[in-house]
Amino acid sequence: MTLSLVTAGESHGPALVAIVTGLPAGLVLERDEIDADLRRRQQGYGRSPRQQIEQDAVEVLAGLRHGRTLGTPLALVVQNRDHKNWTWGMNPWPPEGEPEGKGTKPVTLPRPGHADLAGALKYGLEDTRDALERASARHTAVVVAAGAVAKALLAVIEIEVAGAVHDEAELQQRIDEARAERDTVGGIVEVRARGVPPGLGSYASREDRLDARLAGALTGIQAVKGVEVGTGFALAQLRGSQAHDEIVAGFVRETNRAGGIEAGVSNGEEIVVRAAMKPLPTLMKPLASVDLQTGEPGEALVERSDVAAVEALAVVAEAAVAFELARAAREKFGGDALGDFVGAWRAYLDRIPWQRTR
Ligand code: EPS
Repeated sequence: MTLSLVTAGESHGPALVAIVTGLPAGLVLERDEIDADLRRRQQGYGRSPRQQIEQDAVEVLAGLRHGRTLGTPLALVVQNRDHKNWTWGMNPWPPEGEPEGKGTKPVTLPRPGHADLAGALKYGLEDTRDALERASARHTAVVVAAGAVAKALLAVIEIEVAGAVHDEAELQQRIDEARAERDTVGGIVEVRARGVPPGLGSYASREDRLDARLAGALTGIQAVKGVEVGTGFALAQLRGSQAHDEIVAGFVRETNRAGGIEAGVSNGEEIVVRAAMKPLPTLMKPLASVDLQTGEPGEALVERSDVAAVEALAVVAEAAVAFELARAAREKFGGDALGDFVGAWRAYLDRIPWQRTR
């Protein structure tokens, strides 16, 4: 038994879609909790005026009845309110009538750092909008909706996941300065998961390793270029005697440099992971580029965009980590009905001599 997530949707297309499979039947979902996470994602400082157009709210098309999961695929939708300004430019079908609204002219000057050039070359595109619309971080709205569902499942087995901006003193000032200079900034976020029992993930194969899976989940988010588990890169400078977390009575640790994962398996301590986000690639003061049509040098595409999205990343990273932990928990505890899943978790905790401390 495992969880899976498939998403679809372009930034200015009609809507974003997520399908989650592998949920047990009987899980209670609260619409307000999902919508609260969608709002949190939209609230960060430094976003584009797009966030005033969107008022993200989840719609459920399948897999839920009277607020309880059916154990069948759960289909979630978040509408793009901005689509009304792109009905010609982003029409799924050949549009009728004269071009009007946004997205009517082909984009041929790829932005360094965005998907434009790689997408155009890979898929043979003449208009890089065909790439950038899907590569847009708008897509993270449905990742957050799916993450809220995963958090509801984890809450049943007493696991809590929380993301926050990591040590970004004067973030607003950095953003204001960058905006004034028509530039962008990135940042670092941290996600912590409390209550994760030992034994999620496995050292058996690369695909099973929880650290590899969390790193994949985080680098799967737009603009993430680095991931650290626990003390991460700094561990490389320490001696073994300083680096490892000694085991004390109750099979717990007084330090947590490993970030709650050893050999690809959760060890019962808090899981701590960080993700580094590059500065966003749409610059109001554009970088050099080359026109895909003419081969002539030019300046990269300039269009409405964010100065920073690091606060949004904290919410998206929380969702991505929650989903991956929920997937690992489904693999470990299984069950078609929620009670089976919870029963297997309880039986496992009864078997192992681990004292939850955090
Ligand atoms: C994005 C560009 C901006 C962001 C968008 C991601 O969109 P627009 O071009 O419509 O202003 O606001 O993120 C969202 C819309 C969102 O909801 O997070 C990009 O190029 O990746």
